Amino acid sequence: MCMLLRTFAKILKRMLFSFNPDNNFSKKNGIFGLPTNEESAGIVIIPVPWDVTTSYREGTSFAPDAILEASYQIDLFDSQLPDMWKKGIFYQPYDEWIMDLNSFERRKAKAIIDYLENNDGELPERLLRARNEVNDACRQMNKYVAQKVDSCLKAGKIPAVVGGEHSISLGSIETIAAHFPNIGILQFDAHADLRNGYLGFEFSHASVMRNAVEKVNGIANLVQVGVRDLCSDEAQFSAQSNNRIITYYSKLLKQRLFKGENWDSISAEIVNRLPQQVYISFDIDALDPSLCPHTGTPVPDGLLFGEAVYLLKKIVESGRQIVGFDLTETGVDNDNQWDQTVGSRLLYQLCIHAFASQKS
Ligand SMILES: [Mn+2]
Repeated sequence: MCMLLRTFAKILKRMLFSFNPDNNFSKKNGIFGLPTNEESAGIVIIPVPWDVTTSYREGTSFAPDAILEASYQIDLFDSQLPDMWKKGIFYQPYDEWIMDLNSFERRKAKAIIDYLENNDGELPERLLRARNEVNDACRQMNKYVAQKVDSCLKAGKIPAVVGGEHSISLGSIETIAAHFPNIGILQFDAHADLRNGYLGFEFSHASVMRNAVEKVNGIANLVQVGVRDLCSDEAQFSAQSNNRIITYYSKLLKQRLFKGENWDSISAEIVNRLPQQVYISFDIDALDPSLCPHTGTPVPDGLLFGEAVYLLKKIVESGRQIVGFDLTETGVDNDNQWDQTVGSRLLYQLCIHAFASQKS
């Protein structure tokens, strides 16, 4: 049986090398048109269709499917990293129950959010019960992500978790930190996500990094880039962290650029704050909303696509290693497929830079 599997993997690997990257539009192949199977892939994409705690606009649970669909439009050739796709990228299908659990719990969470937005005071008994159930479901989702990331790491592959809302990163970060103690997290985000619980949801998208730095062992530091929408408690939490959290506010980054500094030196400074091994948590709303108009909570004035990719390049140039990453909060544009187009291209850039950062 084992030998059969190995032969099968070899055939697929041969297919990958005989495959023409300039002619990769076939949807019979996997993500980005690559004919990769899980065994021969260097990166495994773990989709998590989850938007239970979304506080503004829902729909990011449909992003993994939309990103996959849009990914076939990508040309694999990259002028700076032309061959990295050869290391193989595999999109692992998600378990159906996680999508079902999401729709079921989303309805409850929505009722809670609607109540809190329109009433003063505590939740009625029925919604308090629902909130406990939502928190339990989020724990289940964290476990689901953690298990998927764990088996990916044990197989010697790089995990790439694709959301869904930003809360899906916690299970991934937990597992990464267990495998790579002293990990640094580079968070691209318009929001700090450092809230101490949000609307009573323990595992809210708005608390994901607070949960990570407070509850997960093995995190050396958290470096945030592009933050421009946060509450005073979050700003204080970051400021009083003894530099364990370093927040690069969007406004200050822009001011430095306006005053004549360049993105090359600023991104080198950001990268220098990170330890040797890096996990990237990319909330797409870090980008300018013209690049992600349907994301859950868009905020004007974000990073340009090229600025974000340049920062990835600086990580690779510094000799640091990207050991895993996630991409969250991509919205779905049903008319022009724009959000998922940008999302899939960003995912591709994350993949090839992660490959380029590996020592072997
Ligand atoms: Mn976020």
